[in-house]
Amino acid sequence: MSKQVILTGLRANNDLHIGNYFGALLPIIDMAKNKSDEYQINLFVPDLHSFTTPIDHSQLQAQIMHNLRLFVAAGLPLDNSNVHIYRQSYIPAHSELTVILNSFSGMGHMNRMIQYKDKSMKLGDDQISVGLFDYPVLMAADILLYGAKFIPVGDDQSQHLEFTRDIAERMNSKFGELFTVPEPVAKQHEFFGKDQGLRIKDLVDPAKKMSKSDDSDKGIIFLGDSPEAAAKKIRGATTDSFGKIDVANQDQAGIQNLLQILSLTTGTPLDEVTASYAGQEQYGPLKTDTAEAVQSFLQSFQERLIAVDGGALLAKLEESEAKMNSIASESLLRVQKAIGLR
Ligand code: AQP
Repeated sequence: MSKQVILTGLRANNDLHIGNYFGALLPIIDMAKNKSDEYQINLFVPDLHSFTTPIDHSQLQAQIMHNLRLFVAAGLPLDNSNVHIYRQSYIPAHSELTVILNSFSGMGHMNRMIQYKDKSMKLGDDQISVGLFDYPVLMAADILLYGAKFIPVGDDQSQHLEFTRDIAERMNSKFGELFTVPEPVAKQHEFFGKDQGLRIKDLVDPAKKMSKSDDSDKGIIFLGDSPEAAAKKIRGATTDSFGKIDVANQDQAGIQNLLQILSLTTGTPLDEVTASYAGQEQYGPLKTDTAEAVQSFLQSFQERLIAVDGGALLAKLEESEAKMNSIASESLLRVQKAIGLR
């Protein structure tokens, strides 16, 4: 029997930040290291999704290759035949299935997509594209082509996963068993555990999550930031005026964010980190310790990045893309036959 598929993608619209790293990349790499006997692991660069919001296209190719190197520096094993790493646009079935699924996606449903509304609000009218609107359909194709069961989704992507399940179930009931339906959001949370809910907040505005497409980079720690500049961003992080670290205080989002970052970058459990700062009446020591931890995390990550073997990465990409092309083409053909195109 073929293995169940765990799948995740990270857009190449910018350098990745520590939220992407700890919230998305490390959990899937952990699965690739520890669960690849039981599951097939697909980690891909959704390069077609990368320009659903405006980007500098002269940088896209370099950014795609850079992000792939980041995956390896973060520990992705390249010598494992159950782990696949690929670029979405190198597998044309993603685009073709999207065009087909478009005609089975209701405007009413699409109009309710919160991420589309949130992202549109940040753009001028002339920058909101049909591609951004259609993002969930392309994402559905990304998932359904490989029959993926498990897809780590944060709150902002849950609606897209439900949308994918909805298309799959509707097409299955109309045309027979075409697609594997991914597990519902609650099961995804159960499967992926605590990392699923992890959200690193913006350092300047801790009410919102760190986001790589934000205009200003002051609140974001990018993996490519110079370690010293990153430490400076941490020292300048927005906190509050309560004057005492109270971990039960929901209004101390900035402090909680720093504790989280300190825990992740040092590999110390959050409750231990929290216990050692609780009750302190100065925020300076927490900021200094977090700044130092981030600085040394970035130093060692960037050393690993420089050491990535580009030749081995390219060889793995070619191998995975050939394999994924064959799986995806088979899925596409099944759909084409079912709907009467073949
Ligand atoms: N702040 C965050 N904390 C933890 N995890 C995060 N992710 C994103 N932000 C945080 C997770 O990283 C993956 C990246 O997915 P994406 O590239 O498709 O874009 P996204 O989810 O929209 O992430 P960003 O950083 O906010 O990018 P932009 O600004 O480009 O949209 C996902 O698994 C996400 O959950």
